[in-house]
Amino acid sequence: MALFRIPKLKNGLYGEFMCGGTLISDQYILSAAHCFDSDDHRLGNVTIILGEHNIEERESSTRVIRYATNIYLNGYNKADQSNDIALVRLNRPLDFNGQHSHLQPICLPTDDSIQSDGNSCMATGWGKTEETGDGGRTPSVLKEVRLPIRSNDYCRERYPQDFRWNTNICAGYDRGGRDACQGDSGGPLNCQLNNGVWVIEGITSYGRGCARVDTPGVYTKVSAYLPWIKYVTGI
Ligand code: 4AZ
Repeated sequence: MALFRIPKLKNGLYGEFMCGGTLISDQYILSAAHCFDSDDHRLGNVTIILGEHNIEERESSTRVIRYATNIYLNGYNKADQSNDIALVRLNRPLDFNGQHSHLQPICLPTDDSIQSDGNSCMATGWGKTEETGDGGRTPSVLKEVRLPIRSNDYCRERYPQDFRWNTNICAGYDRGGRDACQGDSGGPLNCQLNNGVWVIEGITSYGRGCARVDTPGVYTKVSAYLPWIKYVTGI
């Protein structure tokens, strides 16, 4: 996973925590468009951290990318949160044979790997571990949570205004208790295929609160954007 921070404002070694992202090649990070929506969060202001685990400690695996980057959006609509997808291009490719050999990109889904109702996937991030209260702060160590993908009908019922059948998926339990939360945005919802390969099926986008009963989290459906990703990245 990648991690975006705003340097020199407050908190943490490398600045204020902002959003997650996922490496999909030696030069591109997949994240959410809403992460780059405000003036503070323009890419020029953002530090990219790769190979991170504990955000409170200096670790030998951590690589801080400060050189300039480009960002690509694809019709993000703030009003209904649709097309919440961003590609961040590193100016220089990472060296997977050298100083970045401990990093690895995730596979993209193929058109026919689309996850259906009931499949269980993993959301990861440094987001809050509770909506409010003591857990309502950012954990120091990367967390993961297993979540079932829900049917489009269920998702649409829960988010009748915003959920888009073709370009969103939603995941979560009827009983709540497990979810992505604030700060997990931009990070992945990864699913394991029958052949064992993990693919990034979703990008954490939004939700009503966190881990509430009958209130799934909403993710951007990566497979819907494969032609755009190919066009931008050439992969
Ligand atoms: C957020 O604010 C956020 N429960 C992300 C995911 C969810 C809620 C909030 C899903 O970044």
